[in-house]
Amino acid sequence: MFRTSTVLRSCAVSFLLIAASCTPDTPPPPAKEAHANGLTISYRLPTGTIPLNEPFPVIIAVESAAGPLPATAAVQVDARMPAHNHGMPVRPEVVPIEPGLWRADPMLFQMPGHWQLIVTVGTAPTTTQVAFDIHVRP
Ligand SMILES: [Cu+2]
Repeated sequence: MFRTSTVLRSCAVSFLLIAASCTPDTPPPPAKEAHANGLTISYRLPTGTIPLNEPFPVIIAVESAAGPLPATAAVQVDARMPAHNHGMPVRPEVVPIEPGLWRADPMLFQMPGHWQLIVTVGTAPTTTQVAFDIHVRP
């Protein structure tokens, strides 16, 4: 009896350890962050990476010292290749998800190289723009 219950208990413990170490399967990459005009603006890639020449979404987070920015703030998302003087062939729709969070979709980087993800946040009377450098591999 003692032996059986010990075995059962150790199985339960190892199952819990496996479950804990497997969740989440693929941890999301750390957000990239910029600070300007008292705002903290960051982006995250829900898919983990940027696929070349395929649409992908990006999540934008905006906070001030008072907390997450309300969904009424005007957030625009664009991307450019500064060396080539062109942008994306698509115009992403930017939709508020919850206070402080927006989803821009679709993004599309049609060629490898140096891109800038440009986030513009309008909080009247100020407009804040930050650019994140992104290098897309061939
Ligand atoms: Cu280009």
